[in-house]
Amino acid sequence: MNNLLNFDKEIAELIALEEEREKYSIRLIPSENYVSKAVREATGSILTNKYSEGYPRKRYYEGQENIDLIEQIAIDRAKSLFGSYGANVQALSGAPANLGVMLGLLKPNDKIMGMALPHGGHLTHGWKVSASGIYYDSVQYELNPETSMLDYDMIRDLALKEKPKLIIAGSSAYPRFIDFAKFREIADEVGAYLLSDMAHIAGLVAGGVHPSPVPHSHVVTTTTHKTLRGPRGGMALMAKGFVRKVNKGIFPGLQGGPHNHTTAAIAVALKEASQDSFKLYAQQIVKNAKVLSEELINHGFNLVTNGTDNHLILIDLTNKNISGKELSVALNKVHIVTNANSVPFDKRSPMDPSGIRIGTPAVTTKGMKETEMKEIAKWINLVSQNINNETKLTKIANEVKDFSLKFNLEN
Ligand code: DSN
Repeated sequence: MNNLLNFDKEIAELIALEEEREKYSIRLIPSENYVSKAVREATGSILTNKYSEGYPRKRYYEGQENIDLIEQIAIDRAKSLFGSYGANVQALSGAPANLGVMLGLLKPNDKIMGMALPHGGHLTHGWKVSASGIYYDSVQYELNPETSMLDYDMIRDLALKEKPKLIIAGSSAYPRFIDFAKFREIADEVGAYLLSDMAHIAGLVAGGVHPSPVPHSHVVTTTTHKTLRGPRGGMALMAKGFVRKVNKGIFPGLQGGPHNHTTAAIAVALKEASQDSFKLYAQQIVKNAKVLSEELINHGFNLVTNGTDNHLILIDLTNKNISGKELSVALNKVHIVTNANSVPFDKRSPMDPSGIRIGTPAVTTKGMKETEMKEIAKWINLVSQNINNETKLTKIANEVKDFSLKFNLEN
């Protein structure tokens, strides 16, 4: 980045420092990853120079001969990878994708029903402080208090009582499979649309290790940068009869011109995700998560639902007498990067909750396997036992740095 270094040393140096941090850290935030150099090249390309309001072959500005082809390739690859009837690759991220779909399918104040944020749902699934909870009449389903699992009878009862126009399946902190077919049955029974948000699991769905929401949903949304390992962006996949409505919701309903450099990078990421090597990657994410959760249980940690089916683990620290914030801050000091997270039915505040959320997409991209998961569990345990022991934390930090730097990203 010589041009940047020459013109703006301050920013160039901070980017270099972040690159170093990402190299020597063990990055366990389950929504983060490392993209390939090919994805980065497309993201950093001159496509950022072009405005393209509209959709391929129906634009408001001229000069779209290359952009139309790029966007159409991204659309076709999304449809082919996930088996959907239609695809929109313009949503700027997951939150705009969800809001764009709502704008396309609903009227203001229509009733929507999604999973409560403290139970693992997402802000944009109707939580009151987000546009989805402000402009729509939102009711929220919760997890079963005994099992902390989705309880389809409870969800059905709430749907029958509330009669929402839209039901949202999907979460950002749920470690188990989601039964999208069951959600569709419930949606059909009450005459609701089913929107499945697969942001966290899109890469697992592409890799065939999580059941796909696509055959069961009217619309599926996703970000493109989590397990799918693309640039920061969003997509919507539509069933027959929903393409025009959703396209209209995203543009002109919510957004202006798409980010063409991101669209190109999404196309590249979708090509990567259709390779056999990506299937192995998705399988290894889940294998790693399962070993990491078993090891944590062996170290005396309580996991929400006692394990995982996917890439994500939610640790309930109540029995350890430390808070999620305390542990995540201490782990960051040793370069193990996680996030504090509420656990279902949490009695603590969201700013200092009872849990931490971890996941294996990024470490798996780095090439770490089952053996490394055992080391990571050991360090998480050691840090939890030495939370105020700066000497011990410094020693662990050095070990983590050396360990992580041994795993070089291939591309
Ligand atoms: N911020 C994302 C996550 O970490 O899960 C959700 O949008």
